Amino acid sequence: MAYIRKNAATLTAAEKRRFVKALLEIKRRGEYDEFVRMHIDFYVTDGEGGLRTAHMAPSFLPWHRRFLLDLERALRRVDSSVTVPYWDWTKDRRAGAAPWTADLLGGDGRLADRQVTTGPFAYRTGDWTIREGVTSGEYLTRDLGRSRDPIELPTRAELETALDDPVYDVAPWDSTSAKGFRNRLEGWSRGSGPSAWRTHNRVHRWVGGAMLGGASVNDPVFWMHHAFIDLCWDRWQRRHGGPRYLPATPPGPGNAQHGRIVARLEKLPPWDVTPDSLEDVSGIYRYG
Ligand code: CU1
Ligand code: CU1
Repeated sequence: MAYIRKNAATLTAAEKRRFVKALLEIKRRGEYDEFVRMHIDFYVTDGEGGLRTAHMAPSFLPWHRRFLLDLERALRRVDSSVTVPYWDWTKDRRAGAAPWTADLLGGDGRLADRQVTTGPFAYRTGDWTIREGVTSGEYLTRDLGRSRDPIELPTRAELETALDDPVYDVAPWDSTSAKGFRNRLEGWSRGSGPSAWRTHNRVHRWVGGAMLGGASVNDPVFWMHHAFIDLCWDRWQRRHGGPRYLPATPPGPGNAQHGRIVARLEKLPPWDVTPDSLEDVSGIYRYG
């Protein structure tokens, strides 16, 4: 039976407690930091050479889907009632709203050093010391809304610009793809102003602190954000009648993206699975 991933804003007090407790337990065991390290290791940009699987590539969605499933399995080994909640940032748009409460993720970072001082992931609890990072700070940081140069979370209408695109992805299959659901949702549009794509990337920027860059997994909101991105993929498939992952076949030897992206039936490192096998997860979980 498929389990349900719930909206973080609708969790009961007991559900929040169990989710937090399971996270703290895998952190204590060292498992959590392995997820952080893996995300850092797979943070390859399209300016670098080599295979890109997690970002700036068609497999952005299946890579994070499998990454979330692995985290969720680790949590469910601790407590089988736990699933990853999603944060619908089109609805919960304020720093005081879900999931930024003391009984879930805690709130904003303090002014002086952006250190998170409230909730279960505050440094002084001793339960959430940052060990795998791209900077040397040991404490979790946030700058909700980017105080020095304020920005808004993406709106429903902005998200719709991605959900409306009926094509999964287009050449050149990277951060410069000018259309396609994947890059519209990942959000690497150039420039600013009303035509800019305000979606996944903008949410990382809005949270700020640890959520900027390769070590973003250090903030547990990473999983709630990506659960919502994963939900969007699911909704997009339904809206357009089940369109498929692209490219269906690998770019040929003369193509600049040859050997740099994963096609539908190719292996998606570091796992022994294909994007094709991750397109339908209805037998594992669904969104409530
Ligand atoms: Cu990522
Ligand atoms: Cu992300």
